[in-house]
Amino acid sequence: MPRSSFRAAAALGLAASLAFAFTPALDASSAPKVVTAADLGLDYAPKVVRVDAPTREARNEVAALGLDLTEHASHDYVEVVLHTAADEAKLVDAGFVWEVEIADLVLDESQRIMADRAWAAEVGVSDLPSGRTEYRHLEDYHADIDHLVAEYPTLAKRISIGKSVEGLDLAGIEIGRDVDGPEDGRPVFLMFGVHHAREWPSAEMPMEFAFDLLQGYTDPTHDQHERIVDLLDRGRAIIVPVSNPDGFQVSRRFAEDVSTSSLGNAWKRKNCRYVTGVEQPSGTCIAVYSLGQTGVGVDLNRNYGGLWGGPGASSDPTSGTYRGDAPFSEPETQAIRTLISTRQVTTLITNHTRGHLLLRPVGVKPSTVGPDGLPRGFAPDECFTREDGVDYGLQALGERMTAQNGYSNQFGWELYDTTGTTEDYSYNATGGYGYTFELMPSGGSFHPGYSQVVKEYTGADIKAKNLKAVEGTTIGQQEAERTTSPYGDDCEGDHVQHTTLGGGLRESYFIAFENAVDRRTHSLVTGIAPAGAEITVSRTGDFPLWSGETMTDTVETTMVTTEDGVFEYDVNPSTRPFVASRKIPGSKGFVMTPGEKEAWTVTCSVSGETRGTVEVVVDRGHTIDVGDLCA
Ligand code: 0X9
Ligand code: ZN
Repeated sequence: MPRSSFRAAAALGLAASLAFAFTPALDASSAPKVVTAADLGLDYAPKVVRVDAPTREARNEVAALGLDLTEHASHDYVEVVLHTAADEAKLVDAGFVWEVEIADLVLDESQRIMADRAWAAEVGVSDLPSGRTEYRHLEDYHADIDHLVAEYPTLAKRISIGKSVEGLDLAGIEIGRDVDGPEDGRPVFLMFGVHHAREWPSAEMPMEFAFDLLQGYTDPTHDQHERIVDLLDRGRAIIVPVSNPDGFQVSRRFAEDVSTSSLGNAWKRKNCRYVTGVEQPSGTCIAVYSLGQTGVGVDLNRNYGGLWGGPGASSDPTSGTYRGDAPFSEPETQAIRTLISTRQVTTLITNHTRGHLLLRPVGVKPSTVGPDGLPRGFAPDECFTREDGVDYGLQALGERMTAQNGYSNQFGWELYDTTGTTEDYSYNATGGYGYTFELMPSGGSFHPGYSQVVKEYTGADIKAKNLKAVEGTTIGQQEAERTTSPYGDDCEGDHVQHTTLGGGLRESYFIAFENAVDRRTHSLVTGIAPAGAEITVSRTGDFPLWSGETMTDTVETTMVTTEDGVFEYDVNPSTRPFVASRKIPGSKGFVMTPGEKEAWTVTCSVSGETRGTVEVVVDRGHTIDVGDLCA
């Protein structure tokens, strides 16, 4: 990776003028020291344990105890954070046995802080695009976004998608050629981080990708220069690094202050909701939050509308997976819903930690009977054979991404069931491909030493291993694959050869962005319109909640034509995936249940006056021409 202007400046000792990219100076009172739970006067040391659970049923049973699961689980165990003696008693009473992984999270965190500071002092500038050496605070994210926008004004703009429960800005960065120009029909690659407060690397990684894109576009010596110019010409990236700013602040700030008894709050997961529907003054959460109050908040990753209220989400407000009072009850998930409903997001990644996993829909085991009395089935786009005969479904794209970092490419439900998660909602509602990355190695902290962030992003930890990979390895031949696809190893189409292997997380992100702009995996609406015409595509449909009730959802997006003549609008398929078909487990893998097609309503208006409207059905990989709609 070439030296960025940021990194070069740091190396020249100009860090002061670019302080936003680096760690704030430490004062003497925050000097790191080893602290244990006992030092803080705690009777019970919060810990991480590995609970024996050899079946999915057993893992779902652990989840149903309302304990704080880490998502790190495998075929025979599930990992849990025990915050209090009462948590431990729940496990004992239910008859589970476990091994202790981290005996004292307070001690573990204080050691991490010390090690990180020593490492930062030693390396000075890291190999990340920003050169950072320490986890960002919330202010650092905002400052980085502002400085990137100042540095690259034609390519980047700050967006605010809404506000948190405590009124903090849900800030993001939108990146693309001529970013301030009107929406011009290009598709969006969308990434989130930190839905869960304690999962700090999940915000670092997408933020670094923003640096990479911007440096790469402008610097001809950047290793991905041409590729990035192409991507930012054909699409836009939107990155919202911190989706849960209230919770993140609690987690990040407390972890810094080892002199208080609040260090354990570094493991806060949920948002800062106390009372539904009430906006809380800024700082409320951090002021009243203290060890043992882990029950506060809604799990944002159970609050989305996709099958809200189903398995793997709790109705108990003290549970780690509390789903909230209603779907989208939280301003954070509402804001994300609005974003996804008003842009054509063709590929989405929501980042979490930890476990070296790439998870794809669906969230509950396909044989699980849903509210309509039918098994939920598999994602209809699990396999998708393009017109050129090549498979480019969710599984294949996942394999291309995981070939970069050796992660396991698998279904969300293979760990345990979840409902109300980000990509289950977004894929259901829009048909845009959606994945959850569980970053960072399994075991250890949610935010391990920062050097690990660097290695995972750049691929330094995987390169040596992958160099051994045989040239010409094809999809379907990876060791890391753990999925139990209903299609066996093969989808109908031919496999793509990996063009890259072992490129690290950044390469996975590039592959996802490439999918977002690849017209063979979404749809296209074309037509004729004068310059300045507004082309709107919209679709309203219902999606099911687990109760059997439905929720009405509208996607409506608009582009403005820039030139007289032909326009091209990159959109998701008009029919939503689970309406288009259901792939239900049967004796021979699966049975297809084709559904009715849905249409986009396409409207042209000029100077506020509607000139024409047409209903069009367009499938994935297809183009529909609406002709002279504005005539
Ligand atoms: O449980 C979660 O919300 C996620 N794991 S975490 O440890 N980061 O909390 C994973 C959800 C995975 N399932 C789907 N997205 N379907
Ligand atoms: Zn998470």
